[in-house]
Amino acid sequence: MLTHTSRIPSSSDGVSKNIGTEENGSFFTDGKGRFRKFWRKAPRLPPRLSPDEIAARNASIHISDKIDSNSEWKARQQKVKEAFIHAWSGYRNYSMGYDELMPISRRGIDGLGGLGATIVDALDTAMIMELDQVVQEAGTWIEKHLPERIQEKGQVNLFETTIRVVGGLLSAYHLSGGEHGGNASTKGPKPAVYLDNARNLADRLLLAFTSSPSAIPFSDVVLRDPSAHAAPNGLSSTAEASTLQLEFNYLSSLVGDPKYSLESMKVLEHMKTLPKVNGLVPIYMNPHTGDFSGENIRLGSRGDSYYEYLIKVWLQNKNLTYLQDMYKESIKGVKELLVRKSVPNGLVFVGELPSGRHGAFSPKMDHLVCFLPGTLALGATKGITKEKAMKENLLTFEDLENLKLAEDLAKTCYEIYAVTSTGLAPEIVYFNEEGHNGGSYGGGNKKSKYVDDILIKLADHHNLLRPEAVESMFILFRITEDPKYREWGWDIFQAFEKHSKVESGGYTSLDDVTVIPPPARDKMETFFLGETLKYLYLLFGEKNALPLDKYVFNTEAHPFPILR
Ligand code: DMJ
Repeated sequence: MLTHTSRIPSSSDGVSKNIGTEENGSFFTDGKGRFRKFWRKAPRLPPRLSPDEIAARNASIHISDKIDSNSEWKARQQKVKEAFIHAWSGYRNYSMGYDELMPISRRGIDGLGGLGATIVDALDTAMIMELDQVVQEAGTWIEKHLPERIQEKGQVNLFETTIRVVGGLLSAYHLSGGEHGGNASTKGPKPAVYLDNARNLADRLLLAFTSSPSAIPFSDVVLRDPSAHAAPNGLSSTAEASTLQLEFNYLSSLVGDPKYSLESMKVLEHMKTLPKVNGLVPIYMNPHTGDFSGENIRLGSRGDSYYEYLIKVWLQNKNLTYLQDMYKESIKGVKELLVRKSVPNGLVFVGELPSGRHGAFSPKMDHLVCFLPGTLALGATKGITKEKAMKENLLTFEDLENLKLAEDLAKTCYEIYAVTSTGLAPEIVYFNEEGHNGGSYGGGNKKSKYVDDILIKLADHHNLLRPEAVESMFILFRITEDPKYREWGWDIFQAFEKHSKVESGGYTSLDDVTVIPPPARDKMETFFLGETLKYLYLLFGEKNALPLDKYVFNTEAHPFPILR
């Protein structure tokens, strides 16, 4: 039976503030490459209350509409928890120890190098959902098998392994009370097991930085050698090289060794010095020279989380002001060069410049770009509600403009789901800039107002259970408190339930979201448990759980406390 006794940090319980002791100061470099150290004091913890106790305290004598609607969202949150249990059961029954589940053929596959990626990616979601049995199963596997896997496995991708495995281990360490020196609130092994594995793995991953002749790390590491090398085309993705710093900074602060932070921050310090196009960057880098390679500019694959980490690494350490400057400049560039409106109905979208600033504009938008509404909202209010930020006069004109863009783009991200027969988004859409859709590129939902605005090419009809749209809905709900984001998230969740759920366990990627029934692709990506279901659960839950001004979520949805 799945039980739940633990709880997640909220803005009122002090856990989020207890982010370190004098033994584990945090380490960063500033923009000039200087090494800085921030000692943190262990604060006193207020008494802990269970969610039920808090609810009882706040309960009024009269049952209001608000309580009714809260209980409705609680029920929906419970549905997400059940979906997670279903996903985990499929994985555990048919593929325990493999990276991913193939839910139709009921077996496992090692698509990420064989470190049991689903287990580690899913673990903190199970902690947040208070699913002790899953925590126990995942934690026990990590304790028994991960050390050997780290020592013996072959090639892994630096970025994927950092965001999913190192990131998952670090947030599990935090959520299981590691910084308080004990197993405070969850089942499973001692928190130190998670930190030791993260460190052991990061020691090998560090070779990607140290063996590269430039500040840009190689993309691949061979764990058992250990050694590192460039990808077959000799290049590193810009997003991959610049999406490692939250994890390595947090690890350095936890273990009291600056080397992880120092190596990873060299990347951003170097990127600061490179020429850009209105703050925008090409999607490839050459680790041999440290320069950008080619001119292709986009916020979709290989470009996306560069922009996300500029602001998130600054939120993690506000002394790094050069990152906020780079972020602001890049968003200005997005608005000047990439944002347009579709015809006939004016959906705001972010396109691409495949041949650089002087080449043609492409109205193509990957689903991956749907991270941007959330990032823009976070960058505008720094995680507090819009109402509070307005009251305290904290928002500049630029912040308000970015928040408006975030809301417009979140609507577009919702409509690319609603335009299909299944209610699930395709991997890539194009926006109509000229007039008629031409019929053959429709998503299949004739009721959608946007059938002519959104074009879907045959090669892009698939859905990989990706999180970006619901991630932005979660962040925008927290910041604007507008209930429409919950409703949109609920629509998307129901579509996953209807079309992606596999009876025998797990959820599957789909080959074509425009037809019913949609053909299955037979793969459950780790981020469905690590991100998609976590963001939906948080979207429907208590507004003060893992508050966005006290936690920064890495690009794989693993929450790290913000260091002060
Ligand atoms: C995840 O691994 C991360 O969110 C990454 O930044 C982008 N791709 C997937 C999810 O779509």
